[in-house]
Amino acid sequence: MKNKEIADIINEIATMLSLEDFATARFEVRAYQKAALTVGTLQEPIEEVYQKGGVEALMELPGVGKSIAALIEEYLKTGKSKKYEMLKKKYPFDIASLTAIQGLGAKKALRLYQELKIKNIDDLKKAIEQHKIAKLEGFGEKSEELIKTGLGFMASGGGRMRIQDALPTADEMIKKLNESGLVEKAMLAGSARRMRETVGDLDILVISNKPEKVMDFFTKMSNVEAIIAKGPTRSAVRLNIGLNCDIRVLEPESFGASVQYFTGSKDHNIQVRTIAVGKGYKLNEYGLFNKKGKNVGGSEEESIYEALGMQWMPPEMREARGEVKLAQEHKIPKLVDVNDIKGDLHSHTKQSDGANTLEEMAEAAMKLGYEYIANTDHTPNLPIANGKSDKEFEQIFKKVDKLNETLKGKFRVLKGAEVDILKNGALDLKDSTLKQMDCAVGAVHMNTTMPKKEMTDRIIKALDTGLIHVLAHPTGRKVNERQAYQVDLEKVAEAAERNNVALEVNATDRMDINDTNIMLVSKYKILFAIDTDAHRTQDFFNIRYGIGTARRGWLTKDRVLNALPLDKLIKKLSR
Ligand code: DGT
Ligand code: CA
Ligand code: CA
Repeated sequence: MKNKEIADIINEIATMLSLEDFATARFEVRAYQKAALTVGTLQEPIEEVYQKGGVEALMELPGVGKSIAALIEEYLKTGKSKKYEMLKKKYPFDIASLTAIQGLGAKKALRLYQELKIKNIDDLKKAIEQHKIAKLEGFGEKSEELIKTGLGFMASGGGRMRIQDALPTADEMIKKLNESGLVEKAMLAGSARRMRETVGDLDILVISNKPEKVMDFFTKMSNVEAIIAKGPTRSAVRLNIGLNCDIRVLEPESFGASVQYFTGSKDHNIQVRTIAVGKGYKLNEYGLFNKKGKNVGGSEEESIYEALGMQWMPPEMREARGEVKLAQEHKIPKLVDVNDIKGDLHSHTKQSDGANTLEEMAEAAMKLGYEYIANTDHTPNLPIANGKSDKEFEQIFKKVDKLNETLKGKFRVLKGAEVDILKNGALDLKDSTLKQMDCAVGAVHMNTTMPKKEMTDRIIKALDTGLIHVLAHPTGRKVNERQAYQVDLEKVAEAAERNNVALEVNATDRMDINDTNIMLVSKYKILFAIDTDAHRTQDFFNIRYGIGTARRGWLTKDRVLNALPLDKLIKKLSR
């Protein structure tokens, strides 16, 4: 699948275009950014879209116009893009990696290149060590410090990839293996099965009586960039998305123990093994052995837990956070599932910075079997996201009413906005506008570097208006990219409880709030909204990542606002 590779190139073009000063550059930047998001989040391989329908099919993708479709075609055919190479000549530094650092934008990266010859992260580190950036005009101590923090944060990612960037490829590989005719079963284990927000590598497990053929097939897959190791039953490769992948062919008799072992986490395994030892067993990746050395594990993971007097639990729970004890007490909760979700309460359209119309978004949600979506376009504080004014929202509401009429109760678009929580905690739409909304989603976007108490007070003040239904991405973090702002989330949860505000589990690369924060605030009587923050129809599919995170935070269906059917939701939201 070339989706990520092509999305990265289009994105890099956008970043380089942002340095150009011809009149239409700004619009081009937006167009390329939009297209990159579309390609990067596409469900099917872009090469298949092209093979099936040519340039026309590419142009049907939201945000992909004629010239970008031509660029994709050129890249698929030649492995190159003339436009990209032309820009690269002009900006011959690693702009993608440099601008991925929090606190370092394209313009600053360009100046660092021009004045200090900084071409990549290594050069940047050296310049910081030598304190050269602080001395540059327009940078200063504070700027250098910010870049340094950003670099440190990136390094702490330690080469882990966001699950959103890894899982589509993993799915594709599992599918190909299962369709190869060579395997009885192929499945994903490791952190990806546990839906961790980042993965260090992928782990694939296979049952097959033709292991060597499986190794040949696997190492020749189109996703494979290089072979790291190849053996008769085990191999490791480097994938073209920049991630390693392990594969193991296992015996059917011990598949249960192997799946349990390789799903992890390691800390969970250590706890389970201790229980096994206490009961006179030996447990490892090859099986569950009794005192006579007989493997009693079987081919199912369930039988391993059962033999140890434990209840099976979803992989997302296996992080040694108390789930082992719950399993021994047979008290594993029934976690919320993708099928429980009845709608999405945070979505955008072309009206602000989305790529699809309101009608298209509604139709896509209907196709997923949803009963509703909230239309939550941006507000004036975000001109870069084309935020709408009070007056424009009045028009949008009329449009929503009209659309709902044509839908005749089969589906409902809820009136809303992603309303900015300003620096002083005020909301940037009039109360009279907000009061017309079924679902107002409050969010902090700007001025995020304030001290903890100020930020906490700011958000609480917004919640205390009683005009917000959902607090979007409550900590402002982005996985591998941006740290959370300073905020006392428990105090925010307390205010959310008092005001009947749901906290969002944002399923984009924000993954905000994350699993541990869900656990932290679960003790408050609040609901959670698992939302995709969709900016294009295909984004609704990202719900799986939000669900994964919610399950990692042990959420059950009754804690999820958008697991409510429409009538109950309306009641809950009404003030
Ligand atoms: P990752 O790849 O860093 O995102 O995390 P995992 O959990 O996928 O870890 P990985 O790929 O190193 O190993 C897969 C699983 O194998 C891991 O979750 C648990 C199991 N495992 C690996 N090493 C050990 C070990 O030393 N002891 C035990 N008990 N289990 C291990
Ligand atoms: Ca792994
Ligand atoms: Ca591994």
